[in-house]
Amino acid sequence: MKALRMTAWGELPAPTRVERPVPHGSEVLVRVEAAGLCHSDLHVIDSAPGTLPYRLPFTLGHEVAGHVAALGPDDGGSDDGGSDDGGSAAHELAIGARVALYGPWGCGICDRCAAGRDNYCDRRDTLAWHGAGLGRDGGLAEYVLVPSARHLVPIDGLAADQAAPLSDAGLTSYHAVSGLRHALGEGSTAVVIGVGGLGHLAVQILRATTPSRILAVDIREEALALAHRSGAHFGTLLRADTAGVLRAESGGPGADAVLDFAGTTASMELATSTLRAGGALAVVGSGGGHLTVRKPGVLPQGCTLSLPFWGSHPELTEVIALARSGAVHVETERFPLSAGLEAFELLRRGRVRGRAVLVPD
Ligand code: FEH
Ligand code: ZN
Ligand code: ZN
Repeated sequence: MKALRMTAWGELPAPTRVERPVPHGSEVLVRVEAAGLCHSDLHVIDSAPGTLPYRLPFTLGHEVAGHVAALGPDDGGSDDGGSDDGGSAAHELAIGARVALYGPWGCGICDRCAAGRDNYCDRRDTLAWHGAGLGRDGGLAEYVLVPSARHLVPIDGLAADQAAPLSDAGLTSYHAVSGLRHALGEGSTAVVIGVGGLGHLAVQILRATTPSRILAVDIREEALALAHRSGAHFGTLLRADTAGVLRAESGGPGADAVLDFAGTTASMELATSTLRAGGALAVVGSGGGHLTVRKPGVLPQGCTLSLPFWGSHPELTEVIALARSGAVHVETERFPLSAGLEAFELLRRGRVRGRAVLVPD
């Protein structure tokens, strides 16, 4: 089968032919219908030897949807990290069932993994992988082998090029909003900094699940148009006085919640200048910026700061349900798997509208 594989650190992934995997034990073989590209893939590709615990070679792709092609013979048994009830979950899966992969694969043993919160696995630092396409073979291929049915979420009739981005971009945005829900009641204001592959989904999730007034900020006019299409009440290009503009739009006190999908020093400075006293800031983007937390300091009194990462299995089920209800729609740009390297180059240059999705050809 065709696969886009990491074969050497610091080099582009190589289009490769490998054997189609055969599921053993409680493993499940999924026929890939769509797989999204993520900036974290670029981070993996650009990583110097030894910075990630992953063993080469492996196939990229941690944002995957498709259908069950084969099931391993075992009704129980352990998956990649230890005992779990993959068997009962496997019973519920039939050949042909359409699924999204829950991308963070933890140890399978700790309390967090047992609760479907592999994104915060207690043993993450002991693992040589973080999930499909993250040290284990992923979905930039025709098939992907999943260690256990516990990593799969049914998508029923949802289109694969919608479901795949929901498993990472959608889930990450949904988890970030969930962590701020306490600040997003009636009369609240939410600011979204960065309206790209994740930010446009956060706007839709905020619109669908909170009463807050949504203010969007970006550096590109087309991103503000996407924010408007996604349901933002107000949008502004980033300028020197943007904090004042946002505070005015909030009615004066500032934003009750800010979601920073850039994560740069400049975006975090804008966030702290916009946040209301007692407000909540979630830094989602991995822009490598820094924020000094000091008291007294730049952060408003009583504010809370979170650094959310990906999301939980139950939350993936919830965001899939939102999409199936029509409340969330992913803007995607489709490419054939054979054009994967070109798609990565467009992603690197910031020239992808919404989320790039590869479809096996
Ligand atoms: C995955 C693995 C490591 C870092 C960041 C990520 C994100 O893309 C998950 O949403
Ligand atoms: Zn990702
Ligand atoms: Zn764990």
